[in-house]
Amino acid sequence: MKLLVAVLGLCSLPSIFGAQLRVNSSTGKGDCCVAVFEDINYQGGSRVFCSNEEDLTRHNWNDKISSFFSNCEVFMYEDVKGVGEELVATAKTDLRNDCFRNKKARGGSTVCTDNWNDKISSIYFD
Ligand SMILES: [Ca+2]
Repeated sequence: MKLLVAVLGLCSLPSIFGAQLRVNSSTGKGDCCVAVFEDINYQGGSRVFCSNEEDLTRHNWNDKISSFFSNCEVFMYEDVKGVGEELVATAKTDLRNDCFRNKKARGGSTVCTDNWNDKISSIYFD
C-alpha cells in the first residue's frame, strides 16, 4: 500500500477512490474497491469498481485493462462470469509482464502462453 501511495504522489488511497470508498461503520474499514486503467502505469482512461463485476462488457471495459490497484485482493478472470485463467493480486503496474499462470508444457515445466494485457473480462472481490 505504501508503494501505491508513493507511485501516485500526494494522493491518499481513499481520495483516489473518492466517494465510492464507503466506510463500514462497525469495522471502520473501507470496502474493497479497484481502480482499473486502460494503459500501463495507471495511465489512460480509468474507472473504479467496488462490487463484483461478472461481465465487463456491460461497462465497455472488456479486454481493456492494462494496470490496476486495489485496497484488497482482487480476483480477475480471462472470461466473463469468473471463467478462464485467474489472476489474484492487489496491484499490477503493467499486465504485459504477467503470464497466464502455470500452463504445463511437455516434460512438466511451466510456460507462458500469453499475458494479461487487455484480457480481463470479470472482477471478483471474494
Ligand atoms: Ca489496455
